[in-house]
Formats: sequence, C-alpha cells, structure tokens
Amino acid sequence: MAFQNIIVETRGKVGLVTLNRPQALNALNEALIAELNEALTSFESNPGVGCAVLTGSEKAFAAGADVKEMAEKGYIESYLGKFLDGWTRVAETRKPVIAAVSGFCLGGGLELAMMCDLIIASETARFALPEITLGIMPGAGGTQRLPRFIGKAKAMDLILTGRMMDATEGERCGLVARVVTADKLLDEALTAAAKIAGYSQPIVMMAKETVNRAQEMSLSEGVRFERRLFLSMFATEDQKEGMQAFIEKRKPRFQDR
Ligand code: CO8
Repeated sequence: MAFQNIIVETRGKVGLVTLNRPQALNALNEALIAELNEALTSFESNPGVGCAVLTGSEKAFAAGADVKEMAEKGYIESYLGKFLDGWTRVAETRKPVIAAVSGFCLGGGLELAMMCDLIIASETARFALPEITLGIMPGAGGTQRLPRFIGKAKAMDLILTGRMMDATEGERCGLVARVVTADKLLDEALTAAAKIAGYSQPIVMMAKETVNRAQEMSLSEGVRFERRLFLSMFATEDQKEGMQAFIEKRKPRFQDR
C-alpha cells in the first residue's frame, strides 16, 4: 500500500509512523486512519519490529479529527457506514506504541495519543478536547480514557471548557510520561522504543496486556490475572536466559520464545 497521509519507516527493531498532512495540521481523516491501521498491522506481523513510535510534526501531532470531512455527516449514514469503527486499532495493538507528541494534540489527536501506551511530549505540546466548541463531545474514547489518566475533576475541566493544557500540566496530572525539549523528542521516543524492543517480545507484550487490564478489572481480578501471566513466563526460554545472564554478569540474548 502506498501511503498518502503517513510516512512509515523501521529504525532497527522500531516501527516509526509519522502523521503527514501538514496542510491540515495532521487532522485525522478516514484515509489517514486506514493507512495508520495498515502500518500497525504490518508491524504486528513483522517479528523484527518490537515496538512502534507514532509521531506528527513539530507544529502538530494531530489537530483532531478532520472537521471538514465530518461537518456534513448525518446520523443514519454514519451509523450504517460504521463511522469510527477503525479508530480503535491503536488500542488493540499488542506490541507497545509510544506517542511522541509535539505541538497541537487536540480532539481525536489526543484520543489517538491516549490509545498509545505512553506519551512522551515536547515542551511545546498542547493538549485539549475542544469538541464542545464544535457542538459535539469526544467520540473516540476521550470521555472514558481521559478521566482514567487524569481523574474526573481535570477531565471535566478539559472536556467541558475545551481549554488547552500544556506539557508541564500534562506530566503533572499523569497524562504524559516524560517531557523533553522539542529537538530531543524523536530521539527520546526512539531510544525508549529501542530499549523496549530489545527485551523479550512475548514478555513485553504480556506486561503491556497486564498493565492494560488494570484499567478494566477489579484489583483482586487484576492481581490474579498478573499472577497467571507471571507464572507462565517461567515456561519461556527468555526467562531462563534473562536470569542466567544476570547470574553470569553478561547481557541477555533474548530469542522471543
Ligand atoms: N480538521 C480539518 N482541518 C483542520 C483541523 C481539523 N481538526 N485543524 C486544522 N485544520 C486546518 C485548518 O482548517 C487550516 O486549513 P486552511 O489553511 O485550508 O484553512 C490549516 O489546518 C491550518 O490551521 P489554522 O490556520 O487554523 O492554524 P492555526 O495555527 O491558526 O490554529 C489550531 C491551529 C488552534 C489547532 C486550529 O487549527 C484549530 O482550532 N483546529 C481545530 C481543532 C479542533 O477543534 N479539533 C477537534 C476536532 S473534532 C474531533 O477531533 C472529534 C473526534 C471525535 C472522534 C473522531 C471522529 C472521526
């Protein structure tokens, strides 16, 4: 598939997707989402890719869903056409995805970033769910994921006022994992991704799955789930290799099995 709206590369064991609609501040239209999903599917089936990074431009990670594409939509057409069905692909990706965010990260752009496993932001990042200003509310998980990241009070503040939050506030309230200068953003994200991709792939995937269960399960069910997967790790060669390497004071050579 030739991509028109994104740039897809691999850097070692890291898959890199750059949103690339500069004329629209990377507004997310259906064509872009289809291409992003295609890229993620190709990373998932490529054993040489252990982690992905999703980024935009310095000015905008993504300024939201494409308002011009959405403006004329009607209810029945949207319902029958399964509008939004493809938007959850990032959240369903089994390998980790890091969002490297600079500039505007608004509406559907923030919803997309929140579907990733962690957000690394540049100091210039600006986060908002401004849908209320357009006569709608967030529709790609924003009303559900944002309170889980930052709590009800701040989520209500952002969703009901539509105001922007800077990177420092984003880090302080738990939306953002790390803040770096704009010139260091991609390096920081790629280095973190390469580190993750250097570990045992099945173990990384199980760790990701287990942390994500914390969003959905009660504590006791979650701990039980963790215990099951933790014990299953002792059936892997990578657990033996990891611990043996520690004892022998050498670097482990994980084989992803
Ligand atoms: N959709 C379409 N085009 C956009 C969008 C967008 N979200 N954002 C910016 N653009 C376009 C502008 O129309 C402009 O194009 P043109 O030059 O042809 O007029 C170009 O990008 C540059 O934008 P500006 O001139 O406005 O740039 P500024 O630097 O002056 O302003 C802002 C930047 C503040 C980011 C401003 O562009 C803005 O407010 N954008 C809209 C932000 C917004 O409201 N986002 C939420 C959209 S709704 C949404 O995401 C709902 C998600 C629900 C689920 C998904 C459904 C599919």
